[in-house]
Amino acid sequence: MNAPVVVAYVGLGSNLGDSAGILQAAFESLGRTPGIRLRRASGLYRTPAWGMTDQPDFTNAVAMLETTLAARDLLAAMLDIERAAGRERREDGSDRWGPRTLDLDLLLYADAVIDEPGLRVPHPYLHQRAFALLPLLQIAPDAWIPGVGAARDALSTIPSEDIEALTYDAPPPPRAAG
Ligand code: PH2
Ligand code: MG
Ligand code: MG
Repeated sequence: MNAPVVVAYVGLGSNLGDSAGILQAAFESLGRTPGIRLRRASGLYRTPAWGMTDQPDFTNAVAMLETTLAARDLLAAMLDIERAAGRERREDGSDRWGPRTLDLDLLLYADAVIDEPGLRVPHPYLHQRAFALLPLLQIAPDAWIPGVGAARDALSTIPSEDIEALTYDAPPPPRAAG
């Protein structure tokens, strides 16, 4: 029997190294993972550090996935991608809030509510974090956070003016023939 296809949302963040390039590569890695299809990628956003604020700005984005992986297996695939991008974690967890090359967080897994060691869905801080809600709403304006409500209502209660959508220089126009 085929595993059911689930829509899941993953938050991407980086504030060490070439963060924009690292996030682009992470979108590609997610899409190449067996059992995952990348359905939509948000734009990239420059965001001030939230929580432990004394660190460089982050680049953040959100991916909409279709997956046949169970939440636990999706999380394991995400951790593999973090490690391949050079993410290091201290054994005592003391760098949990510090700078990182790549952080992938499972934000939503269909309408599932999961509270297990190492796996909490919806992400426990999603509704408080404009750096995750803004890119989420860009690709899923009607996103619903189980136990909280509409993502757009959550965003309306917190400041988000300090978040900047990153734009890219358009490639040069093709030269006229002749
Ligand atoms: N991630 C954190 C802590 N603070 N702040 C921003 N702006 N973006 C993040 O991705 C982020 C953060 C812990 O994972
Ligand atoms: Mg995180
Ligand atoms: Mg994380």
